[in-house]
Amino acid sequence: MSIERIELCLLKMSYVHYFETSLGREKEREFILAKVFSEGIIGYGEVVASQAPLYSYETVTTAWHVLRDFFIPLLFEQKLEEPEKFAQAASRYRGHPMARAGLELALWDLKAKKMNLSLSQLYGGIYPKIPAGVSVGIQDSVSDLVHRVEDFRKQGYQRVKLKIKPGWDINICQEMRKQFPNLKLQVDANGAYDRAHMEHLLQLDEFNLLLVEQPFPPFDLWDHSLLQSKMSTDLCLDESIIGFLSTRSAVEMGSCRVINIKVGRVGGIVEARKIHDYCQHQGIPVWCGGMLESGIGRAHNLHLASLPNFKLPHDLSASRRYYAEDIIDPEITLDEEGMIRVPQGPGIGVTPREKMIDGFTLKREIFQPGK
Ligand code: OSB
Ligand code: MG
Repeated sequence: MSIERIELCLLKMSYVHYFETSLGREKEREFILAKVFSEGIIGYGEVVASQAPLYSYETVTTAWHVLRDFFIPLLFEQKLEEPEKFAQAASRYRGHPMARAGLELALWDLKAKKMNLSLSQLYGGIYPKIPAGVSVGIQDSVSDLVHRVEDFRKQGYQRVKLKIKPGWDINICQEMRKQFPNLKLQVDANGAYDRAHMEHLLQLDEFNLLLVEQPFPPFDLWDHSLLQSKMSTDLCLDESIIGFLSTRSAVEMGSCRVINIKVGRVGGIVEARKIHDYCQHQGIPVWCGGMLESGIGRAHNLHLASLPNFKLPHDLSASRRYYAEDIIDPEITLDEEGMIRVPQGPGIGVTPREKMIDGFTLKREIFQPGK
């Protein structure tokens, strides 16, 4: 009973439409798939680091390096197969949460498949389906944005998140409210502001937003707490929340009233559940963020989002929102109510399409114990 082989694949997939945030515009995505093999079963995980260190310092290259040189050797040397034991052992290394999360997710998938349970069942999830939200990037014009939002509404999305930055914020909220007065709406700045913008940001209180996500840079919990004390709209932190300790600091400082959980950003399911449970106890709702994942990462997110304190619509959309064809079967779709079913089969509950994965693969490396 141990892992016989680990495979890393670097994939590149194009988006159906560019995705622009305050950090820049991207047309395609590179990411790593981690596969763990044991007793004829394969567990799959996705490493959400991308080409450039924009959203976080990790990249596909740093993630490959720490997986190859640290996390994979650790797993083989200590014969780790239990995801919790891997998480515990891997905590001796600092940082690199996306790399460690990708491997931990593959171990969770393997474990659930061996137990013939879905990940949601294994985690203690309670929701059979979850509310889908869509994240809409910065567009070339306000009218392009209005058309895109209209289109997503027709597809059934329950809420819309708009990417904002200085100069693309108050104006687009005004236009949105003119066009869609009752839309569930929130905004995300990816840290594009600083404390000189406090008064400017307070204008966002006019638009009945569900929340304002990460106005200030990741390490600036203090300015978030100052803004939250003046702002009636709930602040939500994304980049600032890198694990349980930053969650507790943010909550105790009053830096936000809502938390976005991304399994890659916090370094795995063990840490994500610790944050989830703490927030539940503190009365802080959480929701599941996204990293434009392929179907494999997206399926993992659905299982996580089935836990009880995931209380707001998620950045979880259909496969087609980002990709012409997804690498899983069946693809992820919305129902008539704008909900997504949590897959029910063992593990991630969807089948990776290996031939298609091969087609998107730029590079592959195989690891075995003692080699
Ligand atoms: O800040 O939530 C973010 C995508 C990449 C990096 C950061 C973020 C995002 C998104 C898209 O907003 C979420 C998704 O639909 O996957
Ligand atoms: Mg965000």
